[in-house]
Formats: sequence, structure tokens, C-alpha cells
Amino acid sequence: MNGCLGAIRVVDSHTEGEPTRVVIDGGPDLGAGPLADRLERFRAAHDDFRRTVILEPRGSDALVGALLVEPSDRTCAAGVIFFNNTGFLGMCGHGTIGVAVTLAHLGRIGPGRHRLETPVGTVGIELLDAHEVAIDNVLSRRYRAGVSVDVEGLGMIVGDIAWGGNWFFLVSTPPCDLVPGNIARLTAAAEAVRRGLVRHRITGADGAEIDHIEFFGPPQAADADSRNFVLCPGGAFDRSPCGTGTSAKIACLAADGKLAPGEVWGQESIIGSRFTASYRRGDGGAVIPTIRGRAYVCGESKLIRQPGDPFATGIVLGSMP
Ligand code: PYC
Repeated sequence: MNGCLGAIRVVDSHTEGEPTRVVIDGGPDLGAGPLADRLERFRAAHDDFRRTVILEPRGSDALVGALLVEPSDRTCAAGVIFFNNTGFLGMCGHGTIGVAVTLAHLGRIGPGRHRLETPVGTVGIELLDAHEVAIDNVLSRRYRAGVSVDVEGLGMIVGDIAWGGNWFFLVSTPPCDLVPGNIARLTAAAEAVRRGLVRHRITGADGAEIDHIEFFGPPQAADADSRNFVLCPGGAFDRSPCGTGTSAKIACLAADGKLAPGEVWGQESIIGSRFTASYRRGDGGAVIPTIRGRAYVCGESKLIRQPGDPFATGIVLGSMP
């Protein structure tokens, strides 16, 4: 040892451009039991670990962390808890694809079907080759259609509320074209929509906060069906088409009778990367989305915290004078 506090071993990947950092060693001991309980222990007692892994100077706002844990369901290849620059995610579609490719890179899984346990349920993964993965997401459903919200600076905005492993507000009339040059405007607009939802107490089921905002527009590629812009909690936009956001979209299309079971939907991201999606019918009007995309490992490293480092647990701008 060189005087460093316990090192953290990570593998970095990106899924259709969106980064995932899988923690393979040096994470907090969260004990045993359901993953939802272990997530609460993570939140209550180890937030400094989340910040160390995700925030600058070791991470970035766009990064999603994935802590590998022992699954409580022994049929699962691993348990995984997702986190980002502001807190925790129930599920993460691009992150799950990143975890699958990382586990394959480490030799922990081979081609074929596997299961992963998350705090919001078990998801299926199929490793199609070293990079391409199809995930069977948690049950997804539209909760409310055509909800109007008065948004500061934008006026009345109409959208659907849907669950795809996280809560989404899905808007089909974006405030401007969905092109990279408009990312700052789209981010500001999506933040305003999120504030409007909070101000008007518009929530998901059981009062759950709607923390992801999704704008849709026409695709650029002739063989895609739609392009999206997704603002994640914490203020970063998703570089991928967002796995849980695409699941929420699929649930809305199914509810509107616009997409049949098994039919393929091509969802383009704001940077032009792509997921393909389809669904099977689930219980109670819900759907089981299958999301397919590619991930590439781009780094393996050891995060180090040296004694005396004033930013050992990340830079938190909100806590500065
Ligand atoms: O792919 O589900 C997703 C996701 C959520 C937040 C960032 N990516």
C-alpha cells in the first residue's frame, strides 16, 4: 500500500455512447437480503462511496455507477445497484447492457441467457455476442395519458406518465429540434418541465417523483422510428436512447394500440445511437419490453483516495459557498 485509503476497482464501458462504471471490488458491505433493502443501506450509510465513484474528479455527470453485489436469488448471475451523480436509479437499461458486456469481458458470463437482480425486480439478459445484448426489462406500463402541466417559460405542455423501471414524463411535441446543437435548450426545457411537475404535484403511482423527462421527435435515420432526448435526475442527458425510457415509450405505444407485440421499434438517441425494442404482454395491461443495444468496455482502473485529498469524495458544488 502507498498510504491510500481502500482502493476501488472499476470497469468502464459505454452503451451506445452512455457511460457505465461497474464496481467490481472495494464497494461497501451492504449485508444480505432483498436488493431494495440493500439500496436503502447504501443510501443511508455510504453516500460518500457513491460520490467518490461518480463525481469529478474521478467521474462525471453523465456517468452511471453499477455496484455488483451477491444476488439474493441464486438463479441470478449477479445483483446490481445503479447510482448516478445525484442518487440512485431503480433500474438502468443502458447500465444493464454495460454490466452484461463487462461480466463477459471479465469471463464471468458467456453467450446466452442470464438473469440480473435489481432493486426493482429481476431482469433477463441475453448476451448475443461480445458487445450486443438484449434485456428483458421489468414490467412497464403507462400510468396516465395526456397530462397537462403549466411550465414556466413554455406554457402548457402535454405528456404521458409511464414506468419503465424509472418514472418518465413523455412529451411528443419537443420545444425545438432534437439535434446536438440544441442540447442546452432541451436541457433547460426538460428541467422546467420537471419543476412544473413538482410544482403541480404531478407524480407517478403512490406519489413517486417523476425524475426523468423525455422529448420525442422524428428520427434522422430512415430505418428508425423516433429520436429522443432524455434528461436524467442530476441534470445530465442520456447519450443513449435510455433503456428504461424506451421501455416507458413502448408501454405507451402498446397502450395506444400503435405497436403490436413482437413488432420492432427503432429508438434513436440525441447523438444518433440506437436501441431496438419490442414487447410481450404482461399482467394487468403492462408489457415486458425487450431492449437491444451494444456496449464496449473502455477502461479498467483502480480509483485511489490519498490521505489529505480535499476532493477524495468528489466535488459537490451545491455544498460550496
Ligand atoms: O438506460 O435506463 C437507462 C438510463 C437511465 C438513466 C440513464 N440511462
